[in-house]
Amino acid sequence: MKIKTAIVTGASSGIGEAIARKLAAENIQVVLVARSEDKLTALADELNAESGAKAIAIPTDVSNQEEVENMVKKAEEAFGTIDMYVNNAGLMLDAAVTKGALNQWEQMIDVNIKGILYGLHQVIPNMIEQKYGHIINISSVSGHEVTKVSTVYSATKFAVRAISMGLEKELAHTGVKVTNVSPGMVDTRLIDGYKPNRKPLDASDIAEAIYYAISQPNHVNMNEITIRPV
Ligand code: NJP
Repeated sequence: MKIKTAIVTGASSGIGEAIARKLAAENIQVVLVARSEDKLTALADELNAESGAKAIAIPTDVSNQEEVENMVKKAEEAFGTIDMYVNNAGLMLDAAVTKGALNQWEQMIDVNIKGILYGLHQVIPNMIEQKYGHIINISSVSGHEVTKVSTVYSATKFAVRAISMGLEKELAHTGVKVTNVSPGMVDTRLIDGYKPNRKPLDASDIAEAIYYAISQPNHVNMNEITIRPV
């Protein structure tokens, strides 16, 4: 089976935008999800003009369960079944516990953890029923390691990896695959203000790795990908 339709969250910039571009270039229909309607619409227009695949924009705050539910319903109305769900929307804010930025911790927990669970809750039942689908969860190398400034962000990304690990076991024998992706530094607005000690990856590097994972034969489930710059 081949992926025909994908929902990509956080598609208005950075890694999500690169994933949407790659999938559309490979003739996969894409549902573009984020809060910035203008950016999503401009990207959908561009992809519809340039690629053979159809793209639609559905502005959504992934930390709002009702909005996620409505978004998936609209996506299914537009494209029928959803084969792939890319949980990419995420925030990296002030994360040291000693800095006490409670509001920013709440936002990271709501978007990076709850946002992922709301999407999974919405698409997995249909994927199980159709015996086919691919979940991509974007964690981080911060989901493997913790620094003194990454505590809360890392906690959310460890949680993403835990969700991927549990889900892979829950979905064994269903035909639905799960891939957890842990990027190192990638050149997006997320790292504005950081001084990388290596040249960051391009967002397209992550998109290529994801396309490799979804291009494997049906019996192969590529569960974990970690990508760092050289
Ligand atoms: O960042 P950025 P990246 N509801 O800021 C969206 C992980 N990662 O591409 O809503 C819906 O360009 C936001 O859209 P908008 C990282 O943790 C990165 O680098 O319009 N969408 C935008 O499209 C994250 O999980 C690096 O503002 C919401 C997107 O999320 C993923 O990669 C390293 C939203 C963020 O795009 C993509 O981040 C690493 C909401 N409530 C992991 N809130 C790295 N760049 O170095 C935000 O290890 N968005």
